[in-house]
Amino acid sequence: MKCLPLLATVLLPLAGPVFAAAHADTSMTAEVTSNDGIAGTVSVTPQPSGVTVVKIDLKGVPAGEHGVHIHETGDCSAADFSSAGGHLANGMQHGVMVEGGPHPGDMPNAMVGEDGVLSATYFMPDLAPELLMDDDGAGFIVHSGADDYVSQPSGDAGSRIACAVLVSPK
Ligand SMILES: [Cu+2]
Ligand SMILES: [Zn+2]
Repeated sequence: MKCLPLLATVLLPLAGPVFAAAHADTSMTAEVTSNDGIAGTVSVTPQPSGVTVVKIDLKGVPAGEHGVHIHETGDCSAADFSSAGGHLANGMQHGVMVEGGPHPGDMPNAMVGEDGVLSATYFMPDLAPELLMDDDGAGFIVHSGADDYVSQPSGDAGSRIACAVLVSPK
């Protein structure tokens, strides 16, 4: 038992820098791609609190309610944006109204008026930087319709009308 205070003295200084490295600044900003005339940016910024902030600034979006999510692959090359894959799941179910949900990148629907502006900021407690910055990055998708927060695997939100590639800054 006499060894314990010595061990703690040795280990604690080592733990500090390792913890700090895991929370390095990793803000990502990307322009959206769209075949429906939508333009603008999305930024994803992990914060010191551990919560990730997603800020969306788009124009040219059809009026109405739109599902917005983080998808698993940073690839907008397919015309229908199916290349972005399914939702970033991390073993969870889709939607806040479902047991075992939500996915870490499920956001509340965005309401867009006749001016076509989608301006929204979301606080995402489960969207950890490690999930976003795997080898194939992550995708941001705007859907044609509303997410019902229940249907599997993606909320029955309709087609994909805008896409952005989120990759970590090197
Ligand atoms: Cu989606
Ligand atoms: Zn989802």
